[in-house]
Amino acid sequence: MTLTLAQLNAANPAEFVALLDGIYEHSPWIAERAAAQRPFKTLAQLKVALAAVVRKATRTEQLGLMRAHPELAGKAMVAKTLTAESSQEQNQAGLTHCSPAEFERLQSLNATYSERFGLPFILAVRGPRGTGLTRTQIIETFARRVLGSHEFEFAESLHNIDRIAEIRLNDKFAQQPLLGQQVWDWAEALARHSEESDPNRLSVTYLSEAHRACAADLQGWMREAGFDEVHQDAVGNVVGIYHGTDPSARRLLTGSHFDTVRDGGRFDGRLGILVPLVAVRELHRTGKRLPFGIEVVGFAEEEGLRYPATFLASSALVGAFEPAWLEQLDANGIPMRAAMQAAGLPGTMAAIQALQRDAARYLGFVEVHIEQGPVLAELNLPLGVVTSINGSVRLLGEVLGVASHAGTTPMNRRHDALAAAAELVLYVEERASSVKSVVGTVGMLEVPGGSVNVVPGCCRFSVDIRATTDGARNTCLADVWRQFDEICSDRGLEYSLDEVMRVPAAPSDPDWQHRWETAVAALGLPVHHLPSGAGHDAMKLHDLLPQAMLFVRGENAGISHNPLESSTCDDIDLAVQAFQHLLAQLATEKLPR
Ligand code: HGY
Ligand code: MN
Ligand code: MN
Repeated sequence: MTLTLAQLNAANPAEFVALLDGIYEHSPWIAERAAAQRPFKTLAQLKVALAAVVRKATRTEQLGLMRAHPELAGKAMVAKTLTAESSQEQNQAGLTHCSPAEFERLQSLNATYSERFGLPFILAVRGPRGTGLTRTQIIETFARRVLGSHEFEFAESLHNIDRIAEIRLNDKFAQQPLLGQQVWDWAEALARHSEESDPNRLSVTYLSEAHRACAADLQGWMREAGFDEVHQDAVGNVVGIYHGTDPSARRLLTGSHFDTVRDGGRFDGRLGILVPLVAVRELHRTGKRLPFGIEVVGFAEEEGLRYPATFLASSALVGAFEPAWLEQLDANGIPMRAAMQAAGLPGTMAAIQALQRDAARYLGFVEVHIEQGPVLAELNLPLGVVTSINGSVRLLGEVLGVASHAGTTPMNRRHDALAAAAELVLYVEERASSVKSVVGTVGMLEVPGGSVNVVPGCCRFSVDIRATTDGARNTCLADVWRQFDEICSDRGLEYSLDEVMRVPAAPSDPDWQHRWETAVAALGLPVHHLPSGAGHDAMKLHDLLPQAMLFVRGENAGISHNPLESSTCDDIDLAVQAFQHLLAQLATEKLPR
């Protein structure tokens, strides 16, 4: 019998608890405490309320909840004393059909985990897609998490308990996050294209073969979804246009990037293309046209991996593409112009300048993204509304010392380029840590042609400084410059430090931020506001159009720029629903012609 919110809201407290029996293992107290928060207007609201009860519980209650969970392929499974739900889940995950080696591995992991944490290892074996992890994925996750910190494991166990409850609730309500699963499957398909030989590593840099394959996939899916116009533009952006009732009506601009960092995640950027894509598909499938057009852009380059110029793709749309960028060389000495022409793009400023958008043709720019770190995971919230995107500045530096024999050069006679850079690395960390709203990173550090037995004569590095305000960013930058000058003069070393990118902080447009707030609230979710520590194409579009962003919770404590980056189909589905709500709400407004 399919459960409904009406039933839950109308039930008396005892019936309410009974209707939710089995959602949490042997722990009716959670439903008992959530009952008082009725009525629930959405399933998402009920899930968040139940998770909040768990977080507000005492540590003893939380530990009791964890201990109520069975081990994976453990004694309870062997003795067939699992709850019906756990038995079905472990069965579906194939844990009842382990090979002897797998079974052995799981017993040893269970023993190690129990010894380290005094708890059973808890994992939602139905996984982020909701349809089941493989035994290999389960064992890999187990082997990774058994090494984690106690603090991380405590939070991760509670998060997995929430996820198990979420999936069980979906089953009771016969509700599956189908649009979220479609986005998930598209992201999986895109992740097949990578420049790495290892199939588990995802690297897609500007105009590489993998990049071009992604562009082809995105164009194909846009055509299948019913976009009226689909093309790739002169910098490689994939552009899909779904007209409004009047094709000349202004458009909502949206999208994000499909290039990645090296060994990156499969949702960074891509989520912001695929969420609007599936929303347009739903409009087309139901034969709906809105009083405005929707233009979805897959930006071809945002991370700045192959060439120093970052945001080059969204820069083209706002008329900020710099001619000098065409001469930039990649690590193989290939100029950007040549890379463009090899990919069949014109590689001319005339063609690129023609991409500049006319603000009068658009209503604004919105972007959905996953890169928000651990905030939403810690708050147990699926979505967050962005208030501002941090401003950032990037530098590439080089220290020149004297390469000399590691054995014969006395310590007080060295000109060690790497030691100087190392001092700077620690200074950047210390200075950025001293101001809450500032972050500083040296992400690249290399001794070109270095050897074990040679004092480094040259060291190259990068510096990335960000802050919620340009003022805080600039004072940190000035301090880093000053300190670096002091380090190098004390050591008698030459240096160069070139700024390669500077993007101002981009506060969200109040009206568009409010549209996201209204959309999130309509889903029955608390509206949490947060700044973006990561940079996004929205900060370039900010120069042309009013913009605001929506963040989606990430799995694995919200990690990004890492293959562990992930999200659940339920959270992605909520992002699609929020986007659809924003469209529907915009359609009711009196829009400029
Ligand atoms: O670095 C950033 O913030 C983004 O991922 N490009
Ligand atoms: Mn990124
Ligand atoms: Mn990104």
